[in-house]
Amino acid sequence: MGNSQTKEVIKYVEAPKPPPTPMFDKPWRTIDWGHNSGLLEELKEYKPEAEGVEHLRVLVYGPVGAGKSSLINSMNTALIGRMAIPAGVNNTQADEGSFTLQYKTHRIRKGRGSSRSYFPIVFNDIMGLESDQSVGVRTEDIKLAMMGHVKEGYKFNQLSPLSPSDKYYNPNPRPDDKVHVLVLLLSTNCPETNSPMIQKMKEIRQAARDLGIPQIAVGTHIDEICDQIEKDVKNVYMSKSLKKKSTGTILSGIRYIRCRIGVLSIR
Ligand SMILES: Nc1nc2c(ncn2[C@@H]2O[C@H](COP(=O)(O)OP(=O)(O)OP(=O)(O)O)[C@@H](O)[C@H]2O)c(=O)[nH]1
Ligand SMILES: [Mg+2]
Repeated sequence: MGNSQTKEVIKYVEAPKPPPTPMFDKPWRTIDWGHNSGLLEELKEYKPEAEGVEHLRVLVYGPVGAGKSSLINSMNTALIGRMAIPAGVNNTQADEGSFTLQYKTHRIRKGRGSSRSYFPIVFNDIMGLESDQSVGVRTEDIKLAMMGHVKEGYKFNQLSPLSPSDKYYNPNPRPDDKVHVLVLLLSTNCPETNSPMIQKMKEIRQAARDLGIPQIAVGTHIDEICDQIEKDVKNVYMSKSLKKKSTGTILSGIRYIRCRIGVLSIR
């Protein structure tokens, strides 16, 4: 009798389950992490083919705080160049709308020393998008920027778009003034799901499509949603939480980067 009771107790004691691992055994998207130096050399030597185009102009847009200015600064580190004036990054916790207020082109100087040659790719930083109609950069202004009508230094007016009578309106854009690649940045930590914001992004994407501008969407702040990515960004496509966060949302299918404090991890 005593013996059979002991047996029963042993039968029902289960070993505690190990905690679920934060990572998959295999990446859910394959990525080649090598050949960076080859890419860098290719980029240094790259020459746009179109007539009158000295450099490719990349316009980075997205919601406030997504990391647009940080990405532009981090490209500097990634390309091992030098940027005359870094893009201003919002390093406060304050939620006071977009930190970037002006239209600004960032060029990256090749190498160090007295060389005045620049990478054949420039980045344009702009004010962030907000869901409210009367706040943040206006979609009309992003369209004007894509067409090359916005002059350097224009301070965005949240209440009205740049008018052709404004001194910052460029009536005759050269091929170099136009945007050649449009990059949408979204924070993985707080993807925008509200419809006014989605509507704004849709309008911009459609305008870019009609202008024949290629588009890329990139997710930032990935380190904030997964400790393993924080430890090593190469874990990005192994992370269960990132996969869960992006599946079935606006983030699905996009590329991810981590850019923070001047460090860019990108492929
Ligand atoms: N953890 C983390 N922080 C990031 C990342 N990218 C940007 N940040 C931080 O997010 C904050 C906002 O970054 P900004 O580059 O100013 O963002 P922005 O899109 O230019 O914002 P606005 O100009 O205000 O529209 C800064 O504190 C950055 O350091 C990232 O990939 N990971
Ligand atoms: Mg900014």
